[in-house]
Amino acid sequence: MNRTDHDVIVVGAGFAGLYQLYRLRQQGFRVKLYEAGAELGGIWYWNCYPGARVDTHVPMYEYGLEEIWSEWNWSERFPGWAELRRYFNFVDQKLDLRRDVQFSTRIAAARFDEAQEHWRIETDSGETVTAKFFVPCLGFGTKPFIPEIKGLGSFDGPCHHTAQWPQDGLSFKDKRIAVIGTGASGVQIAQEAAKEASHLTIFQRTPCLALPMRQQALDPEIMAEWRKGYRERYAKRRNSFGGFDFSLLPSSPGHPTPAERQTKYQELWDEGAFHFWIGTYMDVLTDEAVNRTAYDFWRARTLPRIKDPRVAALLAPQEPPYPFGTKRPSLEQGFFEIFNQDNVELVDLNTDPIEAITPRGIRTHDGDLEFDIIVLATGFDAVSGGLTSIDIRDTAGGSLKQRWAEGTRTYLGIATSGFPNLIYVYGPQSPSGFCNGPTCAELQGDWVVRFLTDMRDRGVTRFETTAAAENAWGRIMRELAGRSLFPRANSWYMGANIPGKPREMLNYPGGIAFYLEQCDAVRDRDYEGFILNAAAAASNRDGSFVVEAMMAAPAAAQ
Ligand code: NA7
Repeated sequence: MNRTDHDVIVVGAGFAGLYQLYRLRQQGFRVKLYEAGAELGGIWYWNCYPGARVDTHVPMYEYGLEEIWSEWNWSERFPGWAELRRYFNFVDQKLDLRRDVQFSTRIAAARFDEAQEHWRIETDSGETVTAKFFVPCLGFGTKPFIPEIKGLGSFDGPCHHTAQWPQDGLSFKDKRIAVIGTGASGVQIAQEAAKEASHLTIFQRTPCLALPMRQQALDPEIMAEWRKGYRERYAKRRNSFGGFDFSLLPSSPGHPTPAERQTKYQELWDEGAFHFWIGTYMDVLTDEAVNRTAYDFWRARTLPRIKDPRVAALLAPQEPPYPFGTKRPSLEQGFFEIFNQDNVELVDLNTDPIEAITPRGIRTHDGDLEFDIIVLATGFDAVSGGLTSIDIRDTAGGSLKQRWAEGTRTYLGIATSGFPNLIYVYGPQSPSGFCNGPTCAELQGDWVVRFLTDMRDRGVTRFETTAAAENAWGRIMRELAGRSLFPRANSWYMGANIPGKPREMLNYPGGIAFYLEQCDAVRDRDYEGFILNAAAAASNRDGSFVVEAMMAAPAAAQ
């Protein structure tokens, strides 16, 4: 007898997981969602450090569900973590989500039971549950990365990773603060610490080519006006590169002219948000000489904001530290000006590396520095780290972590061979880090919901992708990445921020629009690349057509 507790187990109560819960339930599935945090919100539960805020503008950073957006008012164009949590509670009130969520429960292991054709899933408290389909929705920043630094545990004061910040907060007032790392989290927390700390020391290894956020206060009147255009703005996401209401602009030899380019750069700069990054001409991200014009534009506007020439040369060096935009350029609000304050200092880790953490602070090559609080803004084992930290076993007993030890293998960025009935959302080799979370949660999420519904309605009790389909998808990833400058940076996009992690493009770099075309083509061809009920011959279902389709549309894929 086939006894299964749930139709679907979803993991993660962020945008993607909650969307799955809502939509799968609508389709009549019995769904249970497990969440490691004590509340809704995904990364907004964990990332509650001072200054934590989203750097995707609303209304792109929210659900495009009319029953939600028609009644919700934001107070800022880029909301902070506390408001985002309130938003999740509002979503819960409207969609009645919580009743199927089990909080404070981490999924530890999962194994497919061949005889029962279901997943047997273990929680960290020893509970075992079963489900037909297993749908982890872990986001790209689930597994914090803490570098191995000598003496790390020996510090006498509070020392926290930004994504493991105390839920009841930690005051910086009149404290000596160290911030290690200058990605999005480092920039945001440094901006806040600079306001209150008696002294703030920022340890930089690579400069962050941050862009002006251009925050805007919102009120119900502005929101009412904005809402008139929401449907149109949401519709644009589907045809964009990054899931926004704007997209990369076409470019071709001789177009735009240098003068047109400068005019456009200025417009994009003035818009704020990510316009200057993924609303720019396509060739900025594919042609090194062109890229340099964007870097020089950025530098020309950044340098005058920093008074000390030594600091300016470190934050905005003459030669780009990497092609502009190939590491995520976080949005800032006065970040460069904090270095003009007497209480803020920049340490260049390239010339003055950290040697150890000591009970009283940090020892660098140049000497001992004392601190009250150490902040590790050192990022994540991004995109794939969440999945590989669960002990998910394939049908032969091998773990997903082992399978991906030499490189990630997926089909469409949602499935892996040997792991039947497992679909992950916002995972590696999907648009993930190149697409904003709520957009991906809905657009990729809708595809997944339709897929699972089709499987159920057709009586498919076991689906699995093939090694050939993974190979085809891997070729697409390499082909697309090779056309861009992204592989040139040591970024988390490339897995290059984690020692020992294979260097590979982890995020589908063709844009969400093109990605969805690929996924829809797979569906139109009766889910080619998936073996359904182990009945179809693998030979004609290997998914290689998607490669041909990709080669036929190089312009769109650039
Ligand atoms: P990021 O963007 O990965 O930034 C991590 C930062 O930490 C970055 O500046 C790193 O320098 C630095 N880092 C990492 N390891 C070390 C060591 N060992 N020593 C010194 N400095 C180190 O993570 P964030 O949390 O800021 O942002 C992640 C994403 O979340 C972000 O893109 C948004 O999408 C939200 P590096 O550049 O590697 O030299």
